[in-house]
Amino acid sequence: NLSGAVAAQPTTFVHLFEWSWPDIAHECEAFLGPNGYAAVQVSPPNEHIVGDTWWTRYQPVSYQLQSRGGNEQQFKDMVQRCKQAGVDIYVDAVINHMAAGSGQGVAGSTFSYKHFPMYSEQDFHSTCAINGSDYGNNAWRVQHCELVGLADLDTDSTYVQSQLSGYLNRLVDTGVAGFRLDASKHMPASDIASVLANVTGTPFVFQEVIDQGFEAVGASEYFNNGLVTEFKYTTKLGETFKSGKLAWLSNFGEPWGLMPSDKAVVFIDNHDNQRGHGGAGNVVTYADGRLYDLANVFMLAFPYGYPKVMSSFEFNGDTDAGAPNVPVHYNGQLNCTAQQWQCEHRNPYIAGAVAFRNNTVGAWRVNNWWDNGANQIAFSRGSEGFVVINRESDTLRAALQTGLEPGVYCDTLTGRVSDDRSRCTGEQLRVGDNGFAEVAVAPMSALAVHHQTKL
Ligand code: LM2
Ligand code: CA
Repeated sequence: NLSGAVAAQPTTFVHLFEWSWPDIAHECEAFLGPNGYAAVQVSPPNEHIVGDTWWTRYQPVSYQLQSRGGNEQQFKDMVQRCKQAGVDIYVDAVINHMAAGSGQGVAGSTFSYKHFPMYSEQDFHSTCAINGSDYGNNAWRVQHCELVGLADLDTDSTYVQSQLSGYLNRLVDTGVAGFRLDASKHMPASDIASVLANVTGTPFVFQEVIDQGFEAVGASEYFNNGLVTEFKYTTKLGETFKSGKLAWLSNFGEPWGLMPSDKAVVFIDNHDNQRGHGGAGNVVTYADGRLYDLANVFMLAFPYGYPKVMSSFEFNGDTDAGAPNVPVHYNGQLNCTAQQWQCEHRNPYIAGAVAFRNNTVGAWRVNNWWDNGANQIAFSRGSEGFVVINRESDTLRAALQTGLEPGVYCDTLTGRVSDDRSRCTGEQLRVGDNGFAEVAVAPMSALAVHHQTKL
């Protein structure tokens, strides 16, 4: 019976993009809970337009809990079963706009432009389109005009605000623990504050604001409402891993112009930028193979922000393509394969690094930074953990200070410790009396040990 991955304290969440509610419930029990994931970001649960592309989910038709993810009963069952497994649910709340054009929703509601079951013309801003140049110089238009033709709600109106807080409250009542507020940059921060003021309890909130700098609407405007997505993290880390030097990363975070760590939701890629949507940059994705695992190991080992692990599906270059038709869990089978669900969150390096983060929260600092001036790095987290990343084609061999107590440790990226702590299923690291270890890490590989993996 091998364990060792269970969280001491949760620190990481995962976006199970386009997973159904039954699949998510199953995954909470089978993998996320036991492996210390704190929460799941789920795709929008409300009624959306009919269609096969993934992005139909971002065109709301009503706030009924009926969507491609499943029905209301399945949604509630998922929330309860995940909670039982120690995993929170964060709902992706699409509240800036309603669907474009006219048509039908997946629960049978019909709509026409600015006419929905609970809204009519007066509940929307007067029609104008956001132009590319508005992002740099016209905050008013970014927030009051239409994003890609989506009918823009008058989020300043008390009626609209009551509909939105009513929707969020119904979700809180089912046990939902938090929200991703979609397209937050397109709503004044004060409108979001008014909506949240009428939401019961204190749900976790993070706002999607794409701010790479030089924006008319800045990420910091939203700090009073909760956390904010830090897209500069994604871009800068992606560039560094793809074409820079990992040696640069010793002071990654605020010194690089990033927002305060306690405000930042960070990620290597997201559902938009991995497929060139949402003003994508040069990001690292599952398609980059081992490089992606190494970037995630860095994100999870480094003390900055609240990390989100992306869990994707293969889209074969079709950036509109919907998810595989097959469930993730089917007939006792797990459909995580190259052509289907990617299940990045199950990669041993990524899941192992979640365990590392969970077990090093007590030492929220970087010590003993070492690099070779290029793409081999190592650092410790106080005396709680030590990580080595080798993004080069040569084996990394060095005697490095680990900051750890002497002993033999089990690498959490490749192995697990047996309950009696006598055995390790993966690589081992021997730390000597002076805290130094002779490290040997293969090309495009990493190693991470923490105090709970001491044999
Ligand atoms: C988001 N965050 O602020 C989401 O992360 C992003 O995925 C959403 O866009 C966007 N905001 C709106 O919620 C996606 C997708 C778009 C898609 C929209 C609406 O990236 O391509 O737009 O959802 O479904 C699609 C078409 C677009 C069309 C629009 C309206 O791609 O060409 O515009 O629908 O019919 C005329
Ligand atoms: Ca708006």
